[in-house]
Amino acid sequence: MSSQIYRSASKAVKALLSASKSSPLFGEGRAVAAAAATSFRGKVPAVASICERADSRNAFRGWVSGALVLPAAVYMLQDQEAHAAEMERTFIAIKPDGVQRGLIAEIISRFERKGYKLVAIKLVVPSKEFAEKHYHDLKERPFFSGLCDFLSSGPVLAMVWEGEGVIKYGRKLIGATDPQKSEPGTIRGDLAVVVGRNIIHGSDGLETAKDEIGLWFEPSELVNYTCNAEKWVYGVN
Ligand code: DAT
Ligand code: MG
Repeated sequence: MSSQIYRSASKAVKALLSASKSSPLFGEGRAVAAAAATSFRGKVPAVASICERADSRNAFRGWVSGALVLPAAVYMLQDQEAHAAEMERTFIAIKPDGVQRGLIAEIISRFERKGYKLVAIKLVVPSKEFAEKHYHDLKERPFFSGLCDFLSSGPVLAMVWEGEGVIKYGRKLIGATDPQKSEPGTIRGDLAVVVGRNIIHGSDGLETAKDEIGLWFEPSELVNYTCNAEKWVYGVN
């Protein structure tokens, strides 16, 4: 789980800080790197290896490992730790019309470019029974059977995206249910025309997101990892 990585990161931050305090010039990269490496125990090797690499280049030793790399690494790790608790996940699916129209890359890129993190993805053809489970809250609606026929008519790209506010903002990226009412700039506004072929599904709340992720994915299919870009996507000044 990512919290474990953040705990490791936190330990390393503390090790880095104490190593840097005991080092008068804050420039002895080797001691600091050793402290960090011990604390990470191989789980998050990036900072330790950066320090070691910097240390091996004598010309840059004082500058790169001490003055530049270390404070930046400490700063970023602290940011990540502070942020870990605020992450949420949502279920996003590209329906058979979006897949058949070749819109997978276009849609994924909008979530990616925003700064959200993909943590699960698979292409499946759901059965009608499965589609009925997914849309169970709409079973009284006149279009329910047709909707479930449609969802089970071909491949669906099922995904889980993670990020701060991703449930609500994911719905903003998607746009209104009826593409005639979706704003330009949204996925449905730009890429769809009618409500029956609105190309994408997104969870509409915290509970729904939890239920839908549980319906479409096994826990083992959700990948916990730290994305390098996160330290640039998140931060408080
Ligand atoms: P959303 O997909 O924006 O969450 P929803 O949950 O109300 O919207 O409905 C699920 C899907 O059902 C929607 O994406 C398209 C279809 N649908 C909704 N309203 C419809 C209608 N009036 N006629 C036909 N299909 C409809
Ligand atoms: Mg809905």
